[in-house]
Amino acid sequence: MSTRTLWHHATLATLTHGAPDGWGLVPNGAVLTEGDTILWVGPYDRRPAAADGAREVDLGGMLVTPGLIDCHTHLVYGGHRANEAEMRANGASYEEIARAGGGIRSTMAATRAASEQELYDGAMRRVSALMREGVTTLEIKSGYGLSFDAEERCLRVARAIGASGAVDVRTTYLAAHALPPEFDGRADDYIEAVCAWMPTLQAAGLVDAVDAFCETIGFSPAQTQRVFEAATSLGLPVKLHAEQLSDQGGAVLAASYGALSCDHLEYLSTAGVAAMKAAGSVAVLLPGAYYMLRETRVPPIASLRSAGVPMAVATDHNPGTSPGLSLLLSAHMSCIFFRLTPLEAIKGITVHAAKALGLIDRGMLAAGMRADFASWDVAHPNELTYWFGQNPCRRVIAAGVERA
Ligand code: DI6
Ligand code: FE
Repeated sequence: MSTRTLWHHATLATLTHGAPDGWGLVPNGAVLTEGDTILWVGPYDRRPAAADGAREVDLGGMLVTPGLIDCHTHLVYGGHRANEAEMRANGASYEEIARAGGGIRSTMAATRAASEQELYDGAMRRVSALMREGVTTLEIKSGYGLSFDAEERCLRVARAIGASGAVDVRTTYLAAHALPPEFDGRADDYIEAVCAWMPTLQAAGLVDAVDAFCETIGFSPAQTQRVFEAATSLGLPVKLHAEQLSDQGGAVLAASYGALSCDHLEYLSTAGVAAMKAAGSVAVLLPGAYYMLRETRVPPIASLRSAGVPMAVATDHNPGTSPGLSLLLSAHMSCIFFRLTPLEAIKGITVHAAKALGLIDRGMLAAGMRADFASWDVAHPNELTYWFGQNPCRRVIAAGVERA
C-alpha cells in the first residue's frame, strides 16, 4: 500500500519566493505527501504519476496555507500577572513595576514554585490554543527560572511539549532575561553564571538558540555580548530582544554575531536596520507587546521594507506584556498598528518566521518541505488578517499527519 497522500480540492497559497501574485495562489490545487515530506504541489489536473494509487483526501474547497510558525514565545511559566495589568490600568508603568520587584521576577517566583508537571500542563494548554489556529512550529524561550535548575526545568518542559508530537518546538535559552534576587547588585556575576550553565544545557540537548534582554531594565550591551560570546563558542545561534523600550544598539551588536533575528525593534536605528540587512537577520515584530504596553512608537517598517530585511510576526506570548494566544490576531495587529500588508503579515507567520528560527524546510508549500499545512474556511488568504476574534482554521496537517 502506498504511504502517499494526495490532499486535493483546495485553493493553495504556496507563499513560494517569486510567485507572480506574491501569494502563489493555485486554484484547484493539490499537495502530494509521503511521510512527513511534501513530494509535489500544483494544480490537481497536472498531478504527477507518483500520485497514482495515493490515498486521496478531499479538503472541501478550502484555502490551504503552510502551517503557521510562532517564532517568539515565552510559554513556560507559573502563575500569571493580571494584578500587574490592573496596576498599569491604575497608572503604574511597566518599568516601575519591574523596578519594584514585580514583572519578570514575580513570574520567576511562581515558576520556581511550580512542579515540572504543573509547568507542562499550563504550557500545554497554551500551546493547544495556538495549535487550534494552525500553528505547527513554535519557539519557546526559557527565562522565568533564572537559576540553573529552574532554567533546565523550563527547557525540559519545552522539549517535552515538542516530544508529545503535537507541534515542532525549538527551544531558546533566555536566562539573561532578568536579574534574579540572589544576584542583586551583581549583574556581571549573574551573566558569568548564565554563560557557565550554557554548555551543560546544550550537552543535555535542551538548547537550539540563545537570546538576551538588552535593555535598561535588562542587561547592557556589554553583558549581552558576553552571552553571545559564550553561545558562539558553542556553535549556538543567537537572537536578541532589542530596542523594545530604548535604543541600546542591540541590533547592531546582535547582527555582528550573525543573529537569526532581532525582536521587538520599536526603537531600532538606521544603523540597526543596515546591520541586520548585512547579517541576514530577521526583524521579528511583536505587536501584542506593543499593544499591551500602550507603546506609541512603531518599529521602522518602511526602512526595514526598503532595506529588504525579512519581517516576521510572533505572539511574544508571556504573562507580563503579551498574554495573547492568537497568532492570527498578532498578524492582524501587525497590519493595523505597523501597516504591514496582509501578504507581509502572512509571510511573517510562515516563511519569514521559519527563517527567524534558522529553519529552511518549512513555511512554504513546495516539494521537499515538511508536510505542515492548514486549511481555512476563507476564500482568499487576505481574509486571515482581516477577520479577528474568530478562528477559521478547519484542519491541520503536521509532519504529514492530520491532527485529530
Ligand atoms: N520583553 C518582553 O516583552 C517580555 N520579555 C522581554 O524581554 C516581557 C516579559 C515579562 O514581563 O514577563
Ligand atoms: Fe519576548
